[in-house]
Amino acid sequence: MSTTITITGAGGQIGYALLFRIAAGEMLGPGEKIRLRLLEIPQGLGAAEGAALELQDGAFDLLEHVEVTDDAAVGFDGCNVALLVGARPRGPGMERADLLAANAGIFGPQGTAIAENAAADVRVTVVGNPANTNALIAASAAEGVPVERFTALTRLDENRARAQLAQVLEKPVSSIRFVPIWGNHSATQFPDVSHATVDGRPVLDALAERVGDVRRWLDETFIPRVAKRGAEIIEVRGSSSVASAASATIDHVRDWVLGTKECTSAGVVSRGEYGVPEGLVSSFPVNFVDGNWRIVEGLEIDDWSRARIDASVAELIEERDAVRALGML
Ligand code: NAX
Repeated sequence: MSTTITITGAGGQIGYALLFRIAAGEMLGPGEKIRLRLLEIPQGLGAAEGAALELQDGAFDLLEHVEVTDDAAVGFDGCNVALLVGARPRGPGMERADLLAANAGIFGPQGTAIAENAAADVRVTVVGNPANTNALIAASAAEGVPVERFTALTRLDENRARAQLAQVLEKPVSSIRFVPIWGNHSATQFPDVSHATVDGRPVLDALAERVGDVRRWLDETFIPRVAKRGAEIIEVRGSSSVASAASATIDHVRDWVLGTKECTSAGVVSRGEYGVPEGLVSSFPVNFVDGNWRIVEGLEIDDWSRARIDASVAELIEERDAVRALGML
């Protein structure tokens, strides 16, 4: 048996950073054979075909087959794991409604193609932005596929948050636990340290010794740093986050398929948990168990955190309503 993995936008930057790690077994483990389907638009086919040649040259033991296509029916045929990376970027002068419409025109048909062609156990991770709303659009168009099979990537934000805490506390990142992201994968996201621990001790206590006024540090330094890290990478590197985004995608899928006892973050459909309106794809603290995600329930949310979650959820509602107004949801 092998797992068929479809990567859209496979000719792009994140695609290139993903393919070789997946082929090396870093996503599904060293025992799982892999079949790759690289789905591109015609302009991206050359880059994807070039990557396929390099995959061949990698002589990966686990890699059984690579197919490059611009036909979604072929791309999602028999797919068990779909990574929806290709998206329409915001062009100069493009309004938000135009961006949402352009992406709805991509993710709606891809959702339909997944429903019609993918394997019964398909699991979909949306990376392409606006990731949460794109996941909502794809899930809505995928008739017959349980909505729980669609997730949006917010693991990169969580990884960034844990790394920032590790740095300020001068501890290894592995010692930092339970730092969920709430809401949208955007500048309104809320990286939540209220239940976080460092070596089993509350992060809030450890921070108080380092930064003094913790609330102020969270408001003025930590939250903006995490939420705007993508912009910082662009400024310093001259191009957007690629390897870290690919790495987070691998973390997300590995945990989803193989399970984790740790609380992590994912954009998943709300059933009204924590007051997030039903049907929105919002980031929550989740556990992955037996191939399914479960929202971690019962966490105490103080007023300060509530306001931040509500602000990000309000943005998700606006995005959903804008797509609905266009008749695309
Ligand atoms: P690139 O522009 O390098 O690659 C995108 C690729 O997608 C291109 O090869 C393009 O031809 C292809 N594509 C476009 N429309 C397609 C379609 N309909 N079907 C198949 N392929 C299609 O972008 P890259 O740096 O790889 O980023 C990809 C997406 O990830 C962007 O939307 C980006 O904003 C998003 N990101 C999401 C992150 C997250 O944490 N959720 C973080 C990183 C990144 O910003």
